[in-house]
Amino acid sequence: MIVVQGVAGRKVGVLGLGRSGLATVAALAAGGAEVCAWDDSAEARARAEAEGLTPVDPSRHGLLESLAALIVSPGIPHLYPAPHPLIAAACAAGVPVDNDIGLFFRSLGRDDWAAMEAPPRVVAVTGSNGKSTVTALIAHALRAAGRPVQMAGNIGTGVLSIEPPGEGAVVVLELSSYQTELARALTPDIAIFTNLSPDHLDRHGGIGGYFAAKRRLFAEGGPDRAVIGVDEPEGRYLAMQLAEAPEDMRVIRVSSGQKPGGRGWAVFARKGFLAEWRGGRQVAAIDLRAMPGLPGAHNHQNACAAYAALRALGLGPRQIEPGLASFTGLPHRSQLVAEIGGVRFVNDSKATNAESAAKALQAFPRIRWIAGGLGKEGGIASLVPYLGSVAKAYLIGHSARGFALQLGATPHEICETMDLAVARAAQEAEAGEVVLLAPAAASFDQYPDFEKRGEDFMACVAALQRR
Ligand code: UMA
Repeated sequence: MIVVQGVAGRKVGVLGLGRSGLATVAALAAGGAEVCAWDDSAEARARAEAEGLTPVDPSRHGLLESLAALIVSPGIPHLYPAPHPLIAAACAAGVPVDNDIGLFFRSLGRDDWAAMEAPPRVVAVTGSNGKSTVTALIAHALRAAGRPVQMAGNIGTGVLSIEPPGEGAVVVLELSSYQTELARALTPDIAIFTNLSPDHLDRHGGIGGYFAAKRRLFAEGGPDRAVIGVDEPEGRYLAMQLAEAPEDMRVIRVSSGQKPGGRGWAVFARKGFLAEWRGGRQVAAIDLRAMPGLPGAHNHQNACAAYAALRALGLGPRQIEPGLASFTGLPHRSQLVAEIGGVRFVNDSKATNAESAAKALQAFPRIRWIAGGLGKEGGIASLVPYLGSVAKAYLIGHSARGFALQLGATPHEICETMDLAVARAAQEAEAGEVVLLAPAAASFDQYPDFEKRGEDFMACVAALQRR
């Protein structure tokens, strides 16, 4: 655990007792704080009580005014669409509001780091798509190269629950826009911006607020090295703003499909090859085409971002390559589940919006596409240019009929449920084709989350294998 510094003897409120909240309470208590922890859900409070906590509502008995700070969980709105009443009251009372990420960056460094030859370093990854894969890939490649590494943040582990890192260790954090928008300290050594596409717009008052939330990771602390995906205007703008000159090596530009312009440091993927350029000449290349955990152009972009961060950490190209090659991917993200009679079954349940589904549709030449769920604004209209690879779509969930109307001449069938969709796709698929779950929709109409939806897909495929 990272013990929170500077809170001994002070009263600190914690709102939200999920994964990040519970880790925060423990780390604050270890730092000597008097913690007032609360959750609006009775179920969550009961879980906290089972762990020995006594929830106290900071909005009662005039407690709020006595707080040194209020620490809130990322899932709780702090500004848009409307601030949680307790956060609004804290703002009105002048009580600083922070989150576990802010506490982490303020508490990580220790006196003994000064005596270390290689003090710990923090890599923070943000962006709309690919950040979990980039985070996991960096951690995997470091482990493969024999470096001590821990991974935390949006990827699933509260940042304050990691062990204090030692000599030569690297901490890789996945940070969401919810987390970067609120954190009062953001000082990674290396920061990565993967890409930008609209998401969580209600929480940020639109795309400008969403980009601004992510931009804080680069603007607040000023990382030593910034790895920036420049395939969208926002990335190009951010890279331009951070670099002092065209040859400023503190910025590494990453692209998929083309070589970024300029004389700086660039890593890009083209036709399945990763290339690194510095000062106008190529310094390394890696063949990504046969790497099983990194199929498709979007994963090649992820590989470039991870490679750039690993280079910034001092690893050589030949040290990085085996780590990329042995990466098996993350569950529910381009996950190869099985191959039955020459048909591959791929679980990309994490493709909860049209942008990420577009990337999955471009990763394979001939697809039996399982899609649908709780559709997002615009449905799958933006996917029309990518339907050439789709032999047939098998539609499930709430959006099935709406998606069918947007598919035009692409063959499709309304299946409603996952088991039927998998059975029909498997029945009709020919050797060499891929049965791909890439829903382009949220899961909440039929499942508690995208993980459960992916698990259901895998269970249906496993049932086919048993036949
Ligand atoms: N709560 C309230 N009042 C409210 C709303 C929520 O009390 O008005 C309580 C809930 O009852 C619940 C707690 O807050 O007990 C939940 O907090 P949370 O939603 O922030 O969830 P955590 O379990 O703390 O998980 C968070 C991240 N969740 C979100 O950002 C929504 C996890 O990211 C992260 O892995 C975890 O911290 C550890 O760092 C998940 C996520 O969905 C994967 N992220 C979003 C995404 O990837 O799109 C951003």
